[in-house]
Amino acid sequence: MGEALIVVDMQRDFMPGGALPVPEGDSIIPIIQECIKLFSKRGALIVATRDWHPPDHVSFKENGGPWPRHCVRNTSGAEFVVDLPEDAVIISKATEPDKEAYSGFENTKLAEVLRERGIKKIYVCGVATEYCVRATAMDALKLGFEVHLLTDAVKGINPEDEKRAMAELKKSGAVMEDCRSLLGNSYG
Ligand code: VGL
Ligand code: ZN
Repeated sequence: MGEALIVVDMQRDFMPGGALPVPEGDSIIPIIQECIKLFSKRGALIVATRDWHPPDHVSFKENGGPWPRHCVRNTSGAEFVVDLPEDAVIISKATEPDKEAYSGFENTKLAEVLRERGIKKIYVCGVATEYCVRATAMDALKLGFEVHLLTDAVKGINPEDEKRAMAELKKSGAVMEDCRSLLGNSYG
């Protein structure tokens, strides 16, 4: 039925103990795992984006950027912390040394992949709400996709910024939805 679940940047470095931790980022792992199961069963495409930086990336402090070094490609910090089905599509972003990319659509094949499969409706979850989740969902809206934000399966770095990002997304046309309702009584 033309839908996709987009799991944004659920990687070790964004979890507590990682290089750029999202506070309590790990608390959404179980619900995302359940969502992956549910959407797979529904025949949805599962997409996982990942921050996949070269070691000399411009977003790192040592190169003048705002962030500590994180999610360097092929390192343990860049590994996924959720289990993905074999047929999941993995989208690597911010792979060029001199370009930041918060959105999963920026310089990737994501829009093409979704269009090829006739997908019109996407559900977004993951981290961080006010950075990569926000940018990915905003781009999806601009590209004409129907966007649902899974509000209980995202986590932000800063609560105020997260709130603002969610309000902006809602105003821009995203549907606010919680996984718990989608999952029904089977999930506590
Ligand atoms: C992200 C900061 C730097 C994110 C990525 O995934 O939200 N945030 N790189
Ligand atoms: Zn990054």
